Amino acid sequence: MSEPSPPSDLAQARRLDDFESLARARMGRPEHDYIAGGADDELTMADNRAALRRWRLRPRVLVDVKTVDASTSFLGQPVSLPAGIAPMAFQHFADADAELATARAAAAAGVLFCLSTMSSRALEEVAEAADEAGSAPRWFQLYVHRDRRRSEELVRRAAAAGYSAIVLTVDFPVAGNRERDLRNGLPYPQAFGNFEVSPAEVTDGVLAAVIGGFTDATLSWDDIDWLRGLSDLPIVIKGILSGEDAEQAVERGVAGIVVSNHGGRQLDRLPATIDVLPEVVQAVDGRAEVYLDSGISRGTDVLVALALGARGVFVGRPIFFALGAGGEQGVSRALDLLGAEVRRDMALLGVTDPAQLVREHLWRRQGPDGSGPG
Ligand code: FNR
Ligand code: LAC
Repeated sequence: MSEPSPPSDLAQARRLDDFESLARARMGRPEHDYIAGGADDELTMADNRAALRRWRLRPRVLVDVKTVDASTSFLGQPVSLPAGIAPMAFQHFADADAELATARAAAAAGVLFCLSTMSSRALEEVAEAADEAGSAPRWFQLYVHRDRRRSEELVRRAAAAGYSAIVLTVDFPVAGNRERDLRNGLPYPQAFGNFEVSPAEVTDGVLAAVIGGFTDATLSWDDIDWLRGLSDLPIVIKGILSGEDAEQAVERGVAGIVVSNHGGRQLDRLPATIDVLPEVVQAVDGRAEVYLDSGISRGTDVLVALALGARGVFVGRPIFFALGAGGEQGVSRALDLLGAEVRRDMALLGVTDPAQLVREHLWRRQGPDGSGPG
């Protein structure tokens, strides 16, 4: 690769979607494509955004919106925005400080940060960096290793380092088919921050195959009890897409559910998450907190998800690209932009607190061709 280019002019970024081109200029194609891409024909990836954008809002006027406060709580812990940072692997692809930079920006902004099992930096180091920068809750995302002892150790370390929930990702029993990575021959990185001995059992495949090569495909509902026994931390299950699975999760005592299709990176042709959210919210019926990710890039996306019953959302790729565009400052800029959008949109919609968002704030949904109620 050529010399790293100087930090992009972050002031050019006016919305979350502006960071990708800024990051692209500072990143190789294989790394960019790993972040940007999805599985197979990337149908689900496109649907996530398209479905969110079909919703229209129904404002109430003459409400005093002089003071709008977008803060809320995730599993009882205060956060400044109803939007957190999704767990994403290998952030050294975007910036040398990797997760240290992202976690610092999140903590300084009071935004929840979720660290991936496959982080480039060790979970303890990330915790320390975050604590120096500010205060916000952090969660640890778990991929269960075939050698369970390795996962048990990770959970204990996460609890000791102040992570306040374990996010069990359940949509990665095997790797999705990422054809961009295959085409680019994206090699597996040697940067497993959380493991002294590489967790990878396959070391000559492309990246997703390497990860799929160590996750435990036997993982099943009964293992939730195993996980619960490892620490006192609440469990959040990420990757639920049906009312039936949401019901199972609640029966197993989970505290939260993330309605997610992994940003369209695992099984293609899964439905858009916003289309599944109502079914999950109905099944959960207030017994756990429901979150959503996949396709969020606008303040209005956040409001639509909350009006449909989500406690909050998580943002993935736009944050990775903001990190690529300008490291910690890039992520801070992205969080500022998103926060400003959420607050402005709340005021324009006539709400002053995220808890006020209800189904009546949504106008009928447009059909895929732009016509008719959905
Ligand atoms: C991810 N995602 C992910 N999820 C997870 O549970 N553990 C992980 O290590 C990763 N790694 C990862 C890397 C990259 C580059 C991306 C883009 C995504 C999925 C992530 O948490 C989230 O579900 C999606 O990114 C949400 O979709 P958007 O916001 O990217 O559209
Ligand atoms: C990915 C994995 C690491 O989506 O979750 O690339």
